[in-house]
Amino acid sequence: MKIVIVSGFLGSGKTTSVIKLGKRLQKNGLSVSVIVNDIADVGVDGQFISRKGLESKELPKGCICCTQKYALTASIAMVHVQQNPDILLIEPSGVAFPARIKEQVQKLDHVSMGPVIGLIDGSKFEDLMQHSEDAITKQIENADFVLLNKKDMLSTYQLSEFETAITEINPDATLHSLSLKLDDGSFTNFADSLARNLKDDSYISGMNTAITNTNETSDQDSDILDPEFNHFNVNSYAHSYPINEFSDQDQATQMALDLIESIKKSILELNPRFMGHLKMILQTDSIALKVSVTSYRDQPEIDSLSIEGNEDSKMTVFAAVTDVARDNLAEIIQSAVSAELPEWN
Ligand SMILES: Nc1nc2c(ncn2[C@@H]2O[C@H](COP(=O)(O)OP(=O)(O)OP(=O)(O)O)[C@@H](O)[C@H]2O)c(=O)[nH]1
Ligand SMILES: [Mg+2]
Repeated sequence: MKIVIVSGFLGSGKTTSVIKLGKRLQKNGLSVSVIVNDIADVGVDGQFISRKGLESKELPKGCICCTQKYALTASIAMVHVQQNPDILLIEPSGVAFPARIKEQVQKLDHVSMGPVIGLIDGSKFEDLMQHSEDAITKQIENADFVLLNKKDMLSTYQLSEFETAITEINPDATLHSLSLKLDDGSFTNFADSLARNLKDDSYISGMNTAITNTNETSDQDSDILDPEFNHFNVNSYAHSYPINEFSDQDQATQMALDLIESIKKSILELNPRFMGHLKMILQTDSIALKVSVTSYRDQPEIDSLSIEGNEDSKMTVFAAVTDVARDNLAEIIQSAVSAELPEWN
């Protein structure tokens, strides 16, 4: 079983990549499982990935590079015993440093380490460098492949400026600029070439020294073992709510959009330049959808999901953003839900 880490700041496109990459690896004859980590108490992405047809295990309640590192090793061992896929894709939380995860993986038997893929959200690159330069730099340094994503939101000038900055930070990584949304074939080509490399182990020689030198990373990164330490100053809150059936898809979609807009508006009042991820997944017997906002600039994105039937009707609302206290996030989400869904008053 070989492990591929798909990392990157909140909302950069990790889950979108994991789904596309997982399916592409399967097309190339590799069996795939997924472990997905969220810092809040309840996860969203595990449900989403499973609904998109990949075997997935969710690890919420903290970051797998520090507070949840033992839960990670236990989960990897369980996937190995129960499924033993060719490839295990790991999506860490958006605040994780992949070098720490790689260190844990290297202590395990029967598991080998594949490449680290680091997503950078081009639409937030400047804001993030201003806000958390050290942490973003470390995420880039920790990657073997950097995917500069959301190219559809960038001018040609910005694209070339960001490519230069990323290459300066990590000249050893292979950089691909692409848009997971436009799907122009760049990601498929990347995934197919990765599948070939994973089959013949050729990526190993290209592994980045910032990752392979574990002693160096231990010394440099020992601070992030402290659960209170938070390089991006991100706090999070998530909660699941049982819900009643909606009259139709339009009514559910409108409610979900209104809810996310209302949460976004309240967060903007506390931090007009917030970055992170507000997301919700809503599922009933006849409706399933996900809504997402990743920064103060974003309009909500809606994704319809396959309906599986016989589901508990529920909605999970998740917020992880910069520079807003957890209590504020909890209050904002609870009052927005009460306003949109009167049964929660
Ligand atoms: N415009 C645009 N949006 C994108 C692109 N790729 C992903 N997105 C959107 O960005 C949002 C976040 O994507 P996710 O894949 O959920 O990001 P993530 O990194 O898994 O987020 P967290 O797990 O919460 O940290 C979703 O609404 C995606 O549809 C892209 O290339 N362009
Ligand atoms: Mg995700």
